[in-house]
Parts: sequence; C-alpha cells; structure tokens
Amino acid sequence: MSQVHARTCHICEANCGVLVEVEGREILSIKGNPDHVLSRGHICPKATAIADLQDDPDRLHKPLKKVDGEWKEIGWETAFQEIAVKLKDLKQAAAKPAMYMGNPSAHDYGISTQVSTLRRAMGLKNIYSASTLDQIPHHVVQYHMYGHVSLAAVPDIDRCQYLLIVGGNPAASNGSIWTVPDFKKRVKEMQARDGQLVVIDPRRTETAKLADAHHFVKPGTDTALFIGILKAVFDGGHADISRLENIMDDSWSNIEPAIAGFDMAELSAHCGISVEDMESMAAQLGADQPAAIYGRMGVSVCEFGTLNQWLIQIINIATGNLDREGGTMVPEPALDTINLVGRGSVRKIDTIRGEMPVVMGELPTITLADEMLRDDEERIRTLFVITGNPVLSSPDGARLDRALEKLDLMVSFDMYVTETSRHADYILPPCGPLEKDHYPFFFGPLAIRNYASYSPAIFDIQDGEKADWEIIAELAREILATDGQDVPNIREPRDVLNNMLQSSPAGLTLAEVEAAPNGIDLGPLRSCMADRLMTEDKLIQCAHPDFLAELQRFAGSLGDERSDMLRLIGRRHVRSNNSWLHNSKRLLKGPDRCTLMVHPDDAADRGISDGDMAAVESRVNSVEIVVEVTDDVMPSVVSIPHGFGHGRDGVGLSVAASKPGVSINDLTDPTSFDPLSGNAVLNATPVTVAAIQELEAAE
Ligand SMILES: Nc1nc2c(c(=O)[nH]1)N[C@H]1C(S)=C(S)[C@@H](COP(=O)(O)OP(=O)(O)OC[C@H]3O[C@@H](n4cnc5c(=O)[nH]c(N)nc54)[C@H](O)[C@@H]3O)O[C@H]1N2
Ligand SMILES: Nc1nc2c(c(=O)[nH]1)N[C@H]1C(S)=C(S)[C@@H](COP(=O)(O)OP(=O)(O)OC[C@H]3O[C@@H](n4cnc5c(=O)[nH]c(N)nc54)[C@H](O)[C@@H]3O)O[C@H]1N2
Ligand code: SF4
Ligand SMILES: [Mo]
Repeated sequence: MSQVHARTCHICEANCGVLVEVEGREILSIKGNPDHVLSRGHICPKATAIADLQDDPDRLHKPLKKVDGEWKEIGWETAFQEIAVKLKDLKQAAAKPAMYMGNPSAHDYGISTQVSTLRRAMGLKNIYSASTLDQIPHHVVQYHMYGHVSLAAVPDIDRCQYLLIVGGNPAASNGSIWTVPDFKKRVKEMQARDGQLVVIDPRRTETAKLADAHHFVKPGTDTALFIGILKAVFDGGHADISRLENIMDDSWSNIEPAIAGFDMAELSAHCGISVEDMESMAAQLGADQPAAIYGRMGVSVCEFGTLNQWLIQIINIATGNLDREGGTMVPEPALDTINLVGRGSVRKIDTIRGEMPVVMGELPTITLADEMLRDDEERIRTLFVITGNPVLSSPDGARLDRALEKLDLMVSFDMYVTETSRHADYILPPCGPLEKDHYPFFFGPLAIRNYASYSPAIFDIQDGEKADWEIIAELAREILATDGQDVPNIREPRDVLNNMLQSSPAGLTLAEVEAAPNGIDLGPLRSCMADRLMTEDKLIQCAHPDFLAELQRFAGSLGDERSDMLRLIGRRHVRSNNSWLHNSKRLLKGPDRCTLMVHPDDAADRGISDGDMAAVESRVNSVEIVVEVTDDVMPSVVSIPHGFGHGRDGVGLSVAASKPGVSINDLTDPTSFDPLSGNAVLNATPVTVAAIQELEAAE
C-alpha cells in the first residue's frame, strides 16, 4: 500500500511543499502540495530530483578513509577516533585548523544545532563559508542599519504594485534572501492588478522575460544606477519619509548632500542606463503606490556589493516603501531566530592579505587558498569541509584545488566524492535526504508570509548510517574526550527546535506545527520595524560612516578607464543547484547547459559560430568551452553557469561525468573583493574569448 507524505523541499530557499508518495522505501512520485500555506502547489524540477538523490548509486553510505591514494570503507567509531587522535597531534604541533561550511548546511537545521560544539572542539573562533561567496554584504548593511545581521526586509510581492529587481533571477533561482515560492504566478497576479515588474540585468533572463520592462546594465556598474535613482528621487520631489522618520536617526540628513555632486549623465554613461529610465524608475518607486527595489547576487558579489545593498535600503526608505504593505517588510516568523540569537558582529582581522572584514565570525573565503599555501606557522594545516564544494564554488578554484593537497588533515562531510572531497583523508557521509526531518530555520525570517512548516523524516535511517547532525555531534564529543575536555550532552535538534518555537512570539510548540502537514499560516507580513530594530537607540542608522566613505571611493573610481575586455558573468538554471545536482539523471536531461553565451556581434568579431569551441582567458586561468550565440546577453558580456567542472580525476559522480562542463571559477579572480564585507567578486570578470581553430592556426 502506498502512502503520501507532505513535506517541504530542502534544496533551495523557496522551501516548497511537496507530496511524496512511497511504497516501502520506493519513491513512487514527488508532486507539488496544492494545500501548502506558502507554495500553493508550486514546485520546480529539482523537487523530483530528491528521488535521484535518495537512490543515487554514487551516494556514499559508510565513512571513507584514504589509504595510499585508495578509498577504504571504515566504521564510524574508527573514523571518529582516528580523526580525534590526528587532530590532537596536530594541535600539539600548533597546526592551524579551519572549517569551511557550504550552502546545504543552511538547509539542514540539525547541522546548525551542533556545529558550534564541533567548532569549539576544534578550537576555532572563525570559519570560512559560502556566505562570503554570496550574501555577506546584506549582513553588513543589516547589522549597521537595523542592528542585527539577519534583520532583513523582503519585497511584499503579493501587495506590491511596482517591483524593480536588480541582479536577481528568481524565475530560475526561486528567490534568495527572499523566500518566495511560486514567484512566476505571483508576478502574473501582480500584473493582473496593473502592477509592473522591471528587471535590470546584463542578460535577458527568465525573470526579465516575465517583466514589463528589462534594461541591460554593464556588469559591475549598478552603483551608478542606484545613485542615479536616488538622486532622481530627491531631485524629482519623490522622497517621502513621513511614515518612517520617527524611527530614523539624524544621519539621514547626510545622504542627500553626499550624492549631490554626482552627475546624472556621468552615472548613466557608467552603467549604460539612460537618465530618463533612471528618472522613470525613481518616479515609479516614489509614486502613490506600494513599490520595492530588490537586488541580489548580481549586485552583491561585486566590488561595491555592500554599498549597493545599502543604497537599495536607502531608496526603499526615501520612497517610503520600507516597512510598508506592498513595499519591503520584515517577517515575523513562527521561529524567530532574530530575537533568539545575538545581533552578530562586523569586525576586522589580520589575514595573509592584510586586514579583512570578519562578519558573523565568517572569514573571507577568497583568502582560504592563500592561508593554506603560506609557508609560516600560521598556515592552515587542518580543514573540515561541511556540505561544501569550494573547488567549484570559490574564485580561482583550481588554485584551491592544489592548496588542498598540502593539508595534513582534511575531513569532508559529504555524501559524494566531489571535486573537493576527493582531497580528503576522511569522508563522513550523511543518510539520505528523506531520512532527515526539516525545518526552514533560516528562511522563515525571509518569507513573504509569516508561517511555520515542519517535515518529519519519511524513511528510517538505514542501519549503520547517521544524519549530519549526529556525525557532527559524535565527532565533536570524541575530539573533546580525546583532549580530556568536558563532553557535553547532545541536545537533539527536535528539542532545540521545540524550545525555539516556544520562545518565539507566536509561542507554537513543535507538536502543534507537526500536526499541520501543510504548514501554519500566521498571515501576511505586518508593519513591525519599530519593534524589531536592534540598534542601540532603536533607530535606523541611516548613514554609517563606512557607507559614506565607500560612496566617496566609488565617486573616485567613476572616471577610471574600464578595460575594453569582455565581461564574464555567471548564471543559474532551474534544473541545477550550485555544484551538486548534476548527478541527477532527471535534471541532467536535455541540452548541455554549461555553454559560453556570446552576443552575435562579439561572436562575429571573433569568427565564432554557435556550437564552436572557444578559449576563454582571464587573469588567473583559461578554459575551453562550447559557444552558444544569443542576443539574450548584451554586447561585450559573456556568461558561463557556475557549478560545473566535474571532469577532474577521481570524482565519483558518474552521471555528472557525462556532461562535466568547465568551472567558471577557474576564471574568477580572488584578488577582487568587496572591502566592506570581504565578499568575493564573481561577476564582471575581464576575459578574452577566441575561437579554438584560430588559436590552433596561430600556433
Ligand atoms: N562564479 C560563481 N561562483 C559561485 C556562485 C555564483 O553565482 N557564481 N554562487 C555562490 C553561491 S551563492 C553559493 S551559495 C556557493 C555554493 O558553494 P558551496 O556551498 O561550496 O557548494 P555547493 O555546490 O552548494 O556544494 C554543496 C556540497 O554539499 C554536498 N551536500 C549536499 N547536501 C548535503 C547534505 O545534506 N549533507 C552533506 N553532508 N553534504 C551535502 C554536495 O554533495 C556538495 O558537495 O557557490 C558560490 N559560487
Ligand atoms: N535553480 C537554481 N536555483 C538556485 C541556485 C542554483 O544554483 N540554481 N542557487 C541558490 C543560491 S545558493 C542562491 S545564493 C540564489 C541566488 O539567487 P539569484 O541572485 O536570484 O540568482 P542568480 O542567477 O545568481 O541571479 C543573479 C543575476 O544577476 C545578473 N548579474 C550578473 N552580474 C550583474 C551585474 O553586474 N549587475 C546586475 N544588475 N546583474 C548582474 C545575472 O545575469 C543573474 O541573472 O539562488 C538559489 N537558487
Ligand atoms: S523551488 Fe524547487 S528546489 Fe526550491 S524548494 Fe521549491 S521545489 Fe525545491
Ligand atoms: Mo548562495
């Protein structure tokens, strides 16, 4: 007899409700749950791929140890003991340890409940993570302006009338720092009530194709656009802070003078968007209608990422749209991590690259390879990688790949032998995804409605296997015991979850949430900023001095000659997720997606046709890749999706190996970064592109 289990998909930030039909341990189907309170039946192709993950023959089931270059299965106790002893020896030799945490750990609340014990056991204060390849600029801005690294205001799309998306592609990504399942339908609903979506992107993306207007922007230049819009808001009389002024500090008055000296024509020339278009965006944002500007990866992972995210907040404030129904609003989720965890921190630390920001204890991942390759006593010699694949995800991944070989001890917490974990001494694999429970711990605070949704595990964990949280907790205890330190009792994730739910304002118990398989809807977002602010004076700190100084730095860079090289940007596809879903047969179906998109004019200039192979070269490296000629990218811009490059030796992903592609991060450059956050620059990489035949002829 088959059974249907309601659950939420854990793969991306949308956390869609799914219905999983099983018979015994066989998965019969995975479909959207029409009754889920947030996703209303929406899913994307990745949901069905959970079946491929669960049943993947390449998935590891036992700990692996590398012996003379070969993998050998060992027992858990042996693995934990050996790692603890090696770590102790290395600590005695004063060898520096480090940890890198990847993206999927944000989608497994169990990991969050245990990892601090492992960090303590390893003697770590700071870690590296995918956050500094992603959204750290948001945290810096939120910390300074609102008093908490995670206090984010998200577009209230269901009541919005004008939505300006800059450098985000939620039609493919399903939203980021914005839990917005069913994005496309919500856009259609907005358009049906005469609302408008406008998109700014160097590529005519899936989101741009849904929009009422799309403008190309030169990669890495959006700061000029934001300043232009803000100037047009002030100069056009569209500013209205009457709703917010009671919760704004005096530094607001510094902003208009700080941008007064910018020239609209110069800003327009820099970013490629006309003065009229900037003025029209300002007028729409400032009109008598709820409106919002939202910016994501395209404006975060660039040199002025923090400045960009600050300007976005300022535009929403200036136009009276922050904390407004239909504008951007701060969620009040059933599990309120904002109130329950500390405000976070923004500090500086000495690194091999000089002083660098450390945000929430996260060191810039762009420095990780250098720290492993340095030749003094500060060299990182031990690395634990939890749910991460930095060889494919961080800039100059090829160099990181080489650096990992120098480690004295590397432990990967991963279910595959990946481009990264192939370097490990030990791989500790978790149980299958449907053997874990799930709660959208980090995503309730980013969701378009206030809600709760808990998913129990569907299958029992197989004999001899463990969930990630158990692996982390048990290894941490073994390390502490080996060191002769106090060994704490394990706090089960479900207990932590229950406590946190009960301590949150909604006061729900886990039992109540569990009894509602479609989730509990706590209603639309509410104006609540005044109560949520965590700055010392409970006011929005409008213009932190760092942001004003950064504005000056941007002003100083405006006249700089930009090289006439092509600019490389990334892209995401709905059938892929970072580096780790390419082993799913269902998702890999269809054409090869790891192509170099080139505008027809740029292709013609180089004698390249669709389907040809081209060599792409940046400062750090070069790759060879098949070309897709398309006017979906603007002239002078080329695009490669990230997360490919599975052709390296020893990778245990047999499906991915059939279409390995190349890694864009063999071209991106870790010497470029956002100085206020330490975040990597992953777009606008200067590159040359040449036809392979031409290169061969020249040789
Ligand atoms: N050029 C370029 N680079 C980028 C980006 C870009 O846009 N352009 N995007 C960046 C962003 S936003 C991110 S978040 C990073 C992601 O970068 P990372 O987090 O470093 O890499 P992922 O590709 O997410 O790899 C996740 C790894 O975790 C494993 N894994 C998956 N689920 C589980 C699990 O439940 N348990 C365990 N133990 N392991 C699991 C997978 O097998 C995989 O090896 O990439 C960044 N890199
Ligand atoms: N299908 C799928 N979904 C995903 C993921 C995935 O890999 N695949 N990854 C998940 C993760 S970890 C994250 S962080 C989110 C990211 O979510 P998004 O930020 O929505 O996704 P991206 O595709 O990175 O969107 C960035 C957009 O910025 C554009 N861009 C590049 N450079 C510039 C620039 O200089 N200026 C402007 N204005 N735009 C620019 C790109 O063309 C791209 O369309 O997606 C999540 N969801
Ligand atoms: S959008 Fe797709 S991958 Fe993301 S949660 Fe929904 S079904 Fe899962
Ligand atoms: Mo991400």
